[in-house]
Amino acid sequence: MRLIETARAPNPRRVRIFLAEKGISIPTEQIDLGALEHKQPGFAALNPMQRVPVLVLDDGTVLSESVAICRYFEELHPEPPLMGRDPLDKAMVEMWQRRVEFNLLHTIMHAFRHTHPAMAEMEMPQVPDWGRANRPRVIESLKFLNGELARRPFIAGEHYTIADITGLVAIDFMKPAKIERPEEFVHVTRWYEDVSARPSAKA
Ligand SMILES: N[C@@H](CCC(=O)N[C@@H](CS)C(=O)NCC(=O)O)C(=O)O
Repeated sequence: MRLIETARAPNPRRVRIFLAEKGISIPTEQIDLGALEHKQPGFAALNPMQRVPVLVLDDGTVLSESVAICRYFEELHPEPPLMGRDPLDKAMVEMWQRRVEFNLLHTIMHAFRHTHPAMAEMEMPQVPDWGRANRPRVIESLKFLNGELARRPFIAGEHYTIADITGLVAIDFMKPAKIERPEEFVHVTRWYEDVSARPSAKA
């Protein structure tokens, strides 16, 4: 098995943190998105979506989409559970993971991808107005999250889960996207400091 990824890209980092939390180590292979290696025929044949991360199993099966890769490892290595502990908790984790992915990570990514000159070849058409339109949406998402985190330690409840991983990766990606995290969101700050202090955050 091998994980094809890119060290500085946010989605592969979600998988790396997930694996670190599980204590799983697998061989990795880097590809250079800046050099558009993911558009080359060899990689595009592996993943027609032309995105990282990609997990290649020993029998040649290819799995992409960060959450699907995490799901595979969750089923193989259930401890510690990162995608819920019982039917309701699993649904809660999925709800929060999707909310954080769509409303926070994606808005930050749109802000970055549609304005940064280095993304012009990857994000076609690049629409700077759409990038700028997403900046206030990021702040709205953080405001919402702040209200939720006032009531519980982690995004989906009492335990650290994949929703926290997506949230952490999203907030760290605000730096390259050049979006300031407002200081008034004290519950987000408390949670962010907690999840950033976990050894897995270095992954
Ligand atoms: N939905 C995919 C998104 C993967 C994705 O967008 N990966 C980025 C790196 S973070 C990528 O490969 N970008 C290349 C491109 O946009 O051409 C997932 O969750 O894995």
